[in-house]
Amino acid sequence: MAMLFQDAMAEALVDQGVDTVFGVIGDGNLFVVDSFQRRPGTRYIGVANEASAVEAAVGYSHVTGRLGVATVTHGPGLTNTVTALIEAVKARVPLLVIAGEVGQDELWHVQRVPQREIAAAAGAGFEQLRRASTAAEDLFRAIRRAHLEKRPIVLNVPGEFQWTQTVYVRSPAHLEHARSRPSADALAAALAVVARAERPVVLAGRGAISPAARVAVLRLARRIGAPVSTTLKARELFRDDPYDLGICGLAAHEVARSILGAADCVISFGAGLNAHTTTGGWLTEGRRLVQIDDDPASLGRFVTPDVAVLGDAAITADELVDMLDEADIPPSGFASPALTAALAARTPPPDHSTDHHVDIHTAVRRIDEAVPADRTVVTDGGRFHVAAWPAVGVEDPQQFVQTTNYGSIGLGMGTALGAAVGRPGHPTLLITGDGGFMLAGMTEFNTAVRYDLDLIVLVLNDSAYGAEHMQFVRRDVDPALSSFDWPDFGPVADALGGRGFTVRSLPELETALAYLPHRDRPVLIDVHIDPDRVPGY
Ligand SMILES: Cc1ncc(C[n+]2csc(CCOP(=O)(O)OP(=O)(O)O)c2C)c(N)n1
Repeated sequence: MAMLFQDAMAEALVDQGVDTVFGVIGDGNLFVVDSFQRRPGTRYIGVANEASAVEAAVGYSHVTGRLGVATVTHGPGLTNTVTALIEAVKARVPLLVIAGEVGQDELWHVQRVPQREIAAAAGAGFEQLRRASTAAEDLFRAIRRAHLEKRPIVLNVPGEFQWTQTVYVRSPAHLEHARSRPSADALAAALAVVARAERPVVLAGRGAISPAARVAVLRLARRIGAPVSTTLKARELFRDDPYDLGICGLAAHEVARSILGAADCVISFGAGLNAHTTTGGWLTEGRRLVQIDDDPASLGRFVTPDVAVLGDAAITADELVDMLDEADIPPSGFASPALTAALAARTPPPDHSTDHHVDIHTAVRRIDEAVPADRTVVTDGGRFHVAAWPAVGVEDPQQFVQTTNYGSIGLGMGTALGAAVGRPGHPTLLITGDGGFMLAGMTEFNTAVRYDLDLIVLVLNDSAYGAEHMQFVRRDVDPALSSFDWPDFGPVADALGGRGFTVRSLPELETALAYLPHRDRPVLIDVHIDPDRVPGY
């Protein structure tokens, strides 16, 4: 069918099932975006900064399980995304990033930059849109790669194609992939280890969060008498199980740590087993390790398992249960009523709030209680994690997004925008430090206002780069470099069109929380905490 290039691009996006695009417009993409958002059932979310467009696409993909799509213009539009692109590469999120490109003949163009090399340096894939007439074909190839390679693919689109006439040729829709079945040899090797374990624990990561995997992995854990635990990214997968140790690694509580420490065998499903999960290798050292993953890139990447099984989590867990039954192997008894009792006996940390500061543990516990449980939770980077992660949970791992796969601060707000767009009807709670909020959060708070998103921002404000503050203090160096006299964020949030609260005491915190059921716009709660009373690592 004959049409303008921008209409062919829009048509191709819709044909590929894309209905939501995040972006910032410029010469290289404005007419493509315009044509896309005119189509029925589509949504374009214009954010303030290109980094946030990519972060929002990550948040959207994370909570929906769908492809995230962002668009930027050429040159600075693309270079502004680099940190966010690297985060998405490290988080292994399938994204399509449609970037404009300056014209071949525009040698003078100030925004000319080697876009292929920039994508490559970020670790993203790159596809060139070749001709106006190959729009659908090239878009299909980029989307296919994003899913297969689980990373962002930058589709370079010459801006000069806009307003040229072309012929639209439809491409097939995205291809589905079958779940992989483990080999008989790998299963037998796994069984040999599992059957001999006296104190096994079962660990699940993000590669095992499907409903089918949850049921099958839990069934295996019950069958062998193993307590269960998850990585941070798979948090709450086993939330109602009486032997659920919760998150392992940095955010593990003391009961979990003692049980994990006593284990003689770890059976891991879909977990990358990086140093955060294993607490620097502690979790796997001196124990037998069976690592199960359907992604060959994850097997043996950070640890050397005794047995590696390439296979789908649910299929593998089911097969192992059948084999254990057939061989009549008894359960271990490691998951005991005493463990359930120890888990139930855990008490919250004591409150140290004053007239000037709210205790961080109390702040996160009260937020956890006050924000509806069906929420999405997004966390920015900073040492506040240590208190926030264990305390503020979700109903399902897909509803939790942490943004520090690259160790950057300031990626939370953009991610929260996309998560909020992806889960309408559920509040999105962003937990951030004051440093991360000032780095990149403030401008996009207004984007949440513009799009009327149900966003609640908790700023855990120690008036400092806390992660740096504690290092200065520990070494007896004046921490002034890491201390900040920010403006009160409550009135700033009001000025940006939301509703802000400045909180320095428990009664002020309760006033802010009491507003939440009546909120009709994005809310920001700026809770002042004592920089010298924050747990860290
Ligand atoms: C983009 C980026 N710049 C700088 C850093 C170094 N850094 C790590 S944590 C941190 C402080 C963050 O402060 P805040 O957001 O207030 O959280 P807190 O540590 O106080 O809880 C900084 C500056 C980083 N990780 N990423």
